[in-house]
Amino acid sequence: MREFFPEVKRVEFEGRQSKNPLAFRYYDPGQVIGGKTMADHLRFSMAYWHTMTGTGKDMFGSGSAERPWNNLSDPMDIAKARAYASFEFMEKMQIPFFCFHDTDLAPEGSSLRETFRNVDQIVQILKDLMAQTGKKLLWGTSNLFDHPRFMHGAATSPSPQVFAYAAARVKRALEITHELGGENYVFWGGREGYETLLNTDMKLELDNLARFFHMAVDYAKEIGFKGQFLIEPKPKEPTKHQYDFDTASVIGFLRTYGLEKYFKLNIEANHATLAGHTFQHELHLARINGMLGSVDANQGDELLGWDTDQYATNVYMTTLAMYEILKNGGLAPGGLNFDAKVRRGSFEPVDLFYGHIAGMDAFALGLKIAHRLLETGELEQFVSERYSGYTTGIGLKIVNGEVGFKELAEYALENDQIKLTSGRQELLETILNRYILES
Ligand code: XLS
Ligand code: CA
Ligand code: CA
Repeated sequence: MREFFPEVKRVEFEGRQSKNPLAFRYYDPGQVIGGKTMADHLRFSMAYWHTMTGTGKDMFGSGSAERPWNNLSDPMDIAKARAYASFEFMEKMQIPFFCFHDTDLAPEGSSLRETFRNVDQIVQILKDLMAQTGKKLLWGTSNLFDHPRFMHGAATSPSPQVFAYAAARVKRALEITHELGGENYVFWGGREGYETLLNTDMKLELDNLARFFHMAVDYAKEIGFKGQFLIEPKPKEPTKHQYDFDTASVIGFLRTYGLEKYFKLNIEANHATLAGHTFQHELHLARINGMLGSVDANQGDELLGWDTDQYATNVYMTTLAMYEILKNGGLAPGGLNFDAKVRRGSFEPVDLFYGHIAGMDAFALGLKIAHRLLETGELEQFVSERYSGYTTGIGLKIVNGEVGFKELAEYALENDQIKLTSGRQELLETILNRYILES
């Protein structure tokens, strides 16, 4: 079979002393940490769109990426070659999962029927390759934002024809995801949002979005798809105001429309930053609501106000992310999906390897540090001590619902000389740095 990345052999773990740029220094898939292998903790996934289909195109210029599978003239031949290349890449990178949009796999046809036929051909190739290699589908999704027909949204479009078209696409994407044994199905709200309220019926759009999700849940039941549904929040881009703004608004939306039993969240680091939150905040809030399902593992640039989708290299961030993920009891059936792209200037195929190595090592190291933090419990102990007032006396009565304003006012009148303790933020940050720097 044609080899697409002849310059790279399988990327292996060589340990932290290694200077080999095509080796892992921290990611050792079989290493057991807290009773589970690193591979099982991290469940890394390749994003088909950035890694295989992306070209490096941006607002100011055409594609710059050299991708050996693109040197063919027929778009379907390119799509087929790309499928083989993606499995060679996952094999060489030791990445067990992948994720895709329907349109990443094959070009859109001139009719919906032709689009389905194109995608089906590639799905059959993927199915064979999955059987041969044991690679798995973390999640599938449908791209309901690229084509001009989605200019006003998909499920939130003012046009019921677009709503129906989007339903047909999601129906098919669910069938494909099911056929390939996908463990989750993601909805990222593409153009589900608005530019101005001057032309928008927000109430109808939100109601329709919920109707669309209920239809997806019903259809999944009908075909026996048992995967986890996920919503991926993002506050802006492409629309000025995306309906799935952040974790808090998605949870509110799901509860309003009786969807909370069927959905969890897919949290992306860069989207958290765009919403003015830390990655840890979004993970934490989803976790304490029992809704942390999966992660798009990337990072943004703090100086830029848009979605740069960079490979995560910030160990401080990956440590705190893995801290939340460990406290969540892991992510399965979710995983860490590299929704990340190499910079436009990193145009050679080998750069795809450097990008993934950077991200995989940063999360592997974060996992090790977070595990030690939880093992010693230094941070957790501080927090439980800080709130220990709620485990006895008047605090316990508050928690147990045994007192109201009357009783609390009586208590306060007798206890108005209040003593507080320090929050010790700087000390805690020093402790965290100690764990990071000693690793
Ligand atoms: C875009 C999103 C998108 C989703 C999948 O910003 O990150 O790539 O993850 O549709
Ligand atoms: Ca994403
Ligand atoms: Ca993104």
